Amino acid sequence: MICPRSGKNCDVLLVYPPVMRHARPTDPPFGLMYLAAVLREAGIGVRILDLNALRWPDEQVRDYFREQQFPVVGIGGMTTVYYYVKWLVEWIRQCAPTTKLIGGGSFATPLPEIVLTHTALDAVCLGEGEQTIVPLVTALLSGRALDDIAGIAFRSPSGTVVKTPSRPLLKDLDQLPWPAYDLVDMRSYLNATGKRPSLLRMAQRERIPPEELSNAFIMFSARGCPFGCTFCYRNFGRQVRRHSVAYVIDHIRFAREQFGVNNIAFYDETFNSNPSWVREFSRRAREELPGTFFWIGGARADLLDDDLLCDLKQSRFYEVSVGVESFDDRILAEMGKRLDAATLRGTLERLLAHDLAPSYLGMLYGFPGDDELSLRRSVDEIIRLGIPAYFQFPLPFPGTALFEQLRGEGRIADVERFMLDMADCMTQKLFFNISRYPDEALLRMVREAEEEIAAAMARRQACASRTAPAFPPRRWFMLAGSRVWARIARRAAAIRRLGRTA
Ligand code: B12
Ligand code: SF4
Repeated sequence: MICPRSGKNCDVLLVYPPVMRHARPTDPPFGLMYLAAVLREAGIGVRILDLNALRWPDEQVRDYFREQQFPVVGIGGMTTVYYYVKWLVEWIRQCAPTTKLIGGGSFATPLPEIVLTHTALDAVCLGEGEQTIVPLVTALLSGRALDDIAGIAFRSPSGTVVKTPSRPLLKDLDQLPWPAYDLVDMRSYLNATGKRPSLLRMAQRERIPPEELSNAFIMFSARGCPFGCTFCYRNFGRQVRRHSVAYVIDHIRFAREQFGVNNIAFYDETFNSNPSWVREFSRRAREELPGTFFWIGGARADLLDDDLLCDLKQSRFYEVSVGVESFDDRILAEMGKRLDAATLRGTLERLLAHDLAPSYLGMLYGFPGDDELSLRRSVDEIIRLGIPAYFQFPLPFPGTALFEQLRGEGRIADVERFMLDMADCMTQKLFFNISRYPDEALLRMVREAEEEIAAAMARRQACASRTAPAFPPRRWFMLAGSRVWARIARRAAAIRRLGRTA
């Protein structure tokens, strides 16, 4: 297959399935973009078919693979796209029986036996893919056996699933090339990410017109998380590996020049696992990246003291999201969060004081230990802090401790069915009740909690708009009519619908 752009042979097609088909695509397929960059460095021709950005109807996808054939097709994604991967690889197998089909990402890594038994995939990569993809593709292209390739599982000629020894994680993340931005439609992603109210507030204070702010450009500074929350799947394990500060600064410089962006969103699992790294980054960003704004998508609450927040603020960080989940100590312990409610409360108060607080809090309700009291504690604290919040139900994703527990108890008997049922689901839609309450009661409790919070926020907002001067506007005034409110309303409606059908 010749690539129309480069005119070179295209040995590998990497496919990203559509995610959240009901919404606009906002997140580029970074996993595949890193893999493509590594393959290119090794001289292997590669393209990305980003069906998430393209949103082709199924018939168009079928036609594409009927007309074009590739020696190797690799597909990646979350468990929520497993249904799509299964459909697609069956179709490709029919159209192109000799194409080698490989998978990777969080749909494939936790349960390779299930995936290889129930789909037409030839092999899957387990975990981090950059060191595995080149030897794997090279072996497939030359027809060599896969036994000596570490970090994969494959179906042997006799049909059994073979798992090879695991591959050590990449030691030095700075060896990674920039993701292959040129192989996806970055403009469409950038048009979709938007600007958070917290950024607009900061810009207003600094008298920067909103049109001078770019939408958020997503980036990673580290891989791995040392903590072990039972509901969370750590696709890069528990050992944290960080890029050097210099690498991240260079990467941002590149993004600024290439895409004209000045608003960086860090999507790391825990951006602040090493506070001295954060300090160093913050200092250098202040000096070397003037006019750039930063948002931290995931931070640990126990590693954010006042000094650090002052530092971040000075370097134009405009929002720090922390994982909250619950304000009940018993439930925080049950989910393995290794944080208590007082720490969370204290950090959120500090974040509010520095105007760095998250636009909304993500809460989980419905663990076996959850009861009326734990919900009341969470609702009261959310209202007291005055930060909007939404609730999700804990969902046992494959690879999590919660999944293993429920599987062990026999509550997830047909694992493949369970994965198929996750089709394109947000956790609100796939409602897997592990709580002590019947479905209807649990749904009602969460609906009422969200309504109570929304009513309290609306009262606050009305009060703020009566008293707020035109400039600078108060927090709730800024949030009025914002995307955050629209999102909360949509979530509440989804839960109400669930309540009616449960
Ligand atoms: C951005 C993101 C999203 C984006 C979508 C991502 C996208 N590109 O479209 C949004 C915000 C929409 C999202 C939504 C959800 N997400 Co999300 N998300 C992430 C996040 C933060 C980053 C993903 C990423 O780009 N990682 C960086 C790249 C480099 O890593 P990677 O994708 O894993 O790729 C590497 C390997 O896996 C492997 N690999 C990947 N693909 C392939 C393919 C081949 C062929 C090979 C060989 C190797 C390979 O090599 C890559 C390089 O090392 C991760 C957490 C994280 N830090 O990774 C969670 C994560 C992927 N999300 C998760 C979850 C649970 C969800 C939701 C269900 C949450 C919810 N609230 O409902 C929804 C699902 C919505 C839906 N209907 O599908 C889980 C996945 C669990 C699972 N078992 O699938 C994760 C791991 C978070 C967590 N810790 O629990 N998410
Ligand atoms: S929820 Fe956050 S802190 Fe907990 S294991 Fe996942 S990434 Fe780490």
